[in-house]
Amino acid sequence: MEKRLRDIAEEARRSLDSVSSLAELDEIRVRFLGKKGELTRVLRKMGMVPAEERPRIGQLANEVRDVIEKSLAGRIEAVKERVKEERLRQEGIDVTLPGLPVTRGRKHPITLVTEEIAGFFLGLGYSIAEGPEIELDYYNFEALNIPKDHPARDMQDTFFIEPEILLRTHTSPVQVRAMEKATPALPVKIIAPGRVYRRDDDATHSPMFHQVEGLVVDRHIALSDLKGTLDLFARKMFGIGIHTRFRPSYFPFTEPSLEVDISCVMCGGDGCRVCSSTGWLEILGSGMVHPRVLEMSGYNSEEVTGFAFGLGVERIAMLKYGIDDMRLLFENDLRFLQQF
Ligand code: 2U9
Repeated sequence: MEKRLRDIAEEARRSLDSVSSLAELDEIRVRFLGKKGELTRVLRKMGMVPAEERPRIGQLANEVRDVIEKSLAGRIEAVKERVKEERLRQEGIDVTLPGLPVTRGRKHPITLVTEEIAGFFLGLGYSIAEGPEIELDYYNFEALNIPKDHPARDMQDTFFIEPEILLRTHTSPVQVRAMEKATPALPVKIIAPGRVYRRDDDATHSPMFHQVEGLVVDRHIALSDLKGTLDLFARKMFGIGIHTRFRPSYFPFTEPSLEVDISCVMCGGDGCRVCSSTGWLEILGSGMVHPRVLEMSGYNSEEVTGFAFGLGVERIAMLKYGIDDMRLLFENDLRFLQQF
């Protein structure tokens, strides 16, 4: 019996040496330690061992079982470790490999035009001002001389969030906030680029679009400053050869108000489909800041004057690049965007 136990230990050792998978190890466990395994079968015959021998044989059997269990555990660990290493080797990322080529992106035409406009005004000494897209009724309307019953506030035009909170319909509230902050310091010379929201949606109107507005407030600002600035701007954006035309208009926040046209970029003024045979294209709204607007933001309208202007970036981009449907600017079709 003793010999059989030693043989089992030896057999188990040899079997364990040659296995390489967890399945094989389990087979060995069953073969030697299982209910019908080699060791169990020997132990069942303990009754045949003379009583005085039993403690020694019993101890030997325990030792053999311990040795097999320990070797098994050791091998299981070793095999698991090897499997893990193999998987890591296969899944491993070679950080020295060159990356996959990615085609260089480009700026959206709205970004290009906004940056070109901003670049022009930065060159004239303006600063860029920003403000919230979710605005108070006061800054979007009240402080711009648009009273409570003005049709511009109508639900048809404005996205209201609460009775006094809305999505800004223009970037003018940014300039109001800037004046409030600056007063009584002078000059205020800023542009306010950004997203604005109106309840409009067709080929030439989008519920979200981009504006750049400008504001200059100082002593002795005259209509001639407005005209000189915007004429230079138009020729910078559309070419030195274009002409400008200033037409009287009406905005609640400017008095007098002027609309600015350029000679048609398509036909040069002869008349075509783009300019509806007029020879002119409207690009800007502008005017001298209404004295009431200056007063509400803390300036003395007897001492200071100002001019302001506003433009729709989508409209400028469409004219500049000959885009005939504004929706192209919002669809993110790469075939369109890659042309810029
Ligand atoms: C303050 C005072 C006056 C900004 C102005 C316009 C005229 C204008 C339109 C152009 C096309 C809006 O995007 S559009 O639909 N804008 O015609 N905007 S004067 O006047 C201001 C702004 C701020 C404190």
